[in-house]
Formats: sequence, C-alpha cells, structure tokens
Amino acid sequence: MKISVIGIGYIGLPTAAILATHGFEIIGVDVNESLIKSVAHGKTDINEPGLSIIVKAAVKSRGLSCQKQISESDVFIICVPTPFTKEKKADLSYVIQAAESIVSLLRKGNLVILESTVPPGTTEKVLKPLLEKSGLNAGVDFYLAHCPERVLPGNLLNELIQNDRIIGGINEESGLRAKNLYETFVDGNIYLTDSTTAELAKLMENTYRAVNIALANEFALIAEDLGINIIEGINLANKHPRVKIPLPGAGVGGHCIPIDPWFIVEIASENSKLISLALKINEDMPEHMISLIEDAFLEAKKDIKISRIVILGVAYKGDVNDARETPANPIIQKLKEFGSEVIIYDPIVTHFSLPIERDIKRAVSSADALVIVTDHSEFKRLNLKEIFNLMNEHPILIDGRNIVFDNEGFIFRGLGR
Ligand code: SAJ
Repeated sequence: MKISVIGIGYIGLPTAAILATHGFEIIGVDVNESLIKSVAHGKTDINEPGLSIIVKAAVKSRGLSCQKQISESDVFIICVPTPFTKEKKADLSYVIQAAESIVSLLRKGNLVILESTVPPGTTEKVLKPLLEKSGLNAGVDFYLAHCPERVLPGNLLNELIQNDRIIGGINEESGLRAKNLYETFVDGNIYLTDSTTAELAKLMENTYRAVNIALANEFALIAEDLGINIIEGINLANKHPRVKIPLPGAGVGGHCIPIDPWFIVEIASENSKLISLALKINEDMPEHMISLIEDAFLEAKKDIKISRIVILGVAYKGDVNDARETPANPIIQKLKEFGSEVIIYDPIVTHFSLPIERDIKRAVSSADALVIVTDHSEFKRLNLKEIFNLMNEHPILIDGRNIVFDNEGFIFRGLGR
C-alpha cells in the first residue's frame, strides 16, 4: 500500500516514519525543499526521544522517501499546520492547498485522512466538496475521515503508539477503513464517530487544558495578593481525589493550547464566553511577568531602561526545542521597548528570531536580572550562587515557572508567590 503523508513536520514526520517501519511504502510530501532534503538523508531537527533513529531507519530501509509533488497513492494523510489569522480565525489555506493538490490524483477506493486540527464541520463542509471536484463521490468512490493527532511534544513517539485515537469518518465505511490503517501501529483503543464530533473532541481536549491552566494562572494572581505560595496551595488542593489543578506559568505557548480553543470561539462566539476569558487570562500572563520585573527593579533601586536582562528559555515549554507562540516573545518585546538590553539563553532551541547565547556564564555576566520563562530541566540545576557572583550588584531573579526554591540572596519575585 502506498501512502502519501502531506506535511512532514511535528506530526507528519513521526507518523510517516512509524508507518514506514510497519511495511507501507511512504512518500513524505512537503513544500519546504530543505526539509525534504534533510529527511531524505534520514535527518530531523525535531528534538524528540527516538525520532531521529526511526526516521533514519525508515529512510535507509527505503520505506520512506520524500518529494515536493504529491503523486498517486492509495491513502493520503494530511498533516499540515492550521495556524490562526490576526482575527483569531483558523487559517485553512494549507489544508485547502493539500486537498486541491490531491483532487486530480484521486482514484476509486482511495482513502483521505485529515489529521490537522480544524474547526468543527471542516471535513464535511470544506474538505469533502473540494475532493468531490474529482468527480468521485465521498464515502462511496473514495473514503474520507478526520483522525486528529493528540501526541504530547516531548513524548511524541510513545504517545503516537500508546494513545487512544478518535476517528471521525464522513460515513461508516470511511471510519472503518481509516481504523484498519491506524490499527497497524496504534496500541491504544480506536473510537469511531462522525467527523464533526471528532473535530470538536480534539478541540475540547486542548480547550479543557487551556481553561484549567487559566484557572491556575488566576489562582496564582490571587495567591500573590494574599501573600501565600500558590504551589503549596495547588499541591494541597490536588490531594482531593477529584481535583487536578495544573501549574501557573509565565504564559501559555506552543502551536495548540493558545490557538485551538479559538477554533471553537470562531464557530460559537455566543456560547464560548468562558473559553474566550480563559484565553485572555493566559495571554495576559507575560504582561504580569513584566509587572513582577518592574516591581523587582523598584526594590533594587535600578533603572530598567539601562539594564541588562537575561531571558532564561525561549522554548514554549520545558525540554522542547520549539519556540512557537512562546510567551518569551511579548516579554522580550516589552523589555526592549523599555530600552533594556535583552540577552537570550536557551540550551536547546535552534530556530528563533533573535540570537541565542549558549554559554550561561557569558549570558549572565554583568546582568542585572534573570527571568525564568521556560522550565527546562537545566534551569532546575542552575548554580545560582555562582551566577549571583557574575552579575551586577543587587541582582534580580524572576521565576515564572516556580522552579527556584531558595532565592540565594537575589531580589526575588516568583509567579504566585
Ligand atoms: N503549561 C502551563 N501549565 C501547565 C502545563 C502547561 O502553563 O501545568 C503551558 C506550557 O508551558 C506551554 C503550554 O501550556 O506553554 C502548552 O503545553 P502543554 O504541555 O500543555 O501542551 P502542548 O501544546 O505541548 O501539547 C498539547 C497536548 N494537549 C493536551 O494535553 C490536551 C497534546 O496532547 C496535543 O496533541 C497537542 O497539544 C496538540 O498538538 O494539539
């Protein structure tokens, strides 16, 4: 069976590589030529445990090859990004482009699967009519299903195999055919439903997380006003058997949690008041970090306009090398507006809009303040005594991720503390 995986990024590449190791002939298709070249050499710069080994194996065994043009296949799996526009609406242009490039290649018996996250109704109302321009009938001549990805960056390969999956076919036969394919590599359960329910279920998963993180963030602000430690409070509340409050933080980033809930707001603005407010609370966290920084500068009697500030971490979360939608961006921008010199230190992020310092000692030397934005494991082991001595007088430490327990003489502000 020949399968084209359209979009060989964070989701498409691991999916393509796993399928290739299960005996399928996989063609990875992407508009990015340098990505095609590097994957064709068995390389990936996605920092996921085990991924580079499986990609190398898939390419070496000739199970996986890559090209720019889509060619005839038995199955097409669409794994392209769905970013949001400035108006916070889903940008479906990559999905539409992928579908348009399939139309002329579609043959009787083909199966098309959409993995990309989309607003409810997209598979039925956008994808189906587009693909039917081929003259074939969806659900009869070819089969169509939405199978949303739900893997956690940082544990991607494990979750790709272990997690349960939801498959929403546009009819029963479409769902069953997609299930037959996913069953070859998924150890979790596979649940069949219709495509719109699958689309909403995926969005509800990420919205549930966004709303709960917003609640944790709101609790952190309340704890600051009360003068108590939010982490102690959350740990105690979580001893209740039905309570699981996540952690507050400097902001919510990544390509899913701050974006996907907007796809619900887009189609149900009247009925999504809680979701909109939660998104706003999360979006305001970088601004709150700025107020903690300003407050610490006041205590230190230092002028923020002529300061040197080190941002610790631009990854959107700990131990990933992905900086998409990172809360570090609005923090850096605001500090630069103040006139501060901003130094960025991150041990693993490779692609960022600003230069990254790789040497922690060089980064902190003669700095006035350190701002922890990301909870990288390395930051939990920092030698704060040594760093203190390399910095300017009255050094400031702002902890946006609650990973510092002893402030070691720094002028300290911790989120929710
Ligand atoms: N964060 C907090 N507090 C927490 C946990 C996370 O502030 O307690 C922040 C992180 O720092 C990060 C953001 O939230 O900036 C998102 O991180 P995450 O680990 O919650 O989620 P993602 O974006 O890495 O992956 C999510 C996952 N969804 C759920 O857990 C419901 C993953 O399973 C999805 O496949 C992925 O979105 C996706 O691609 O949709």
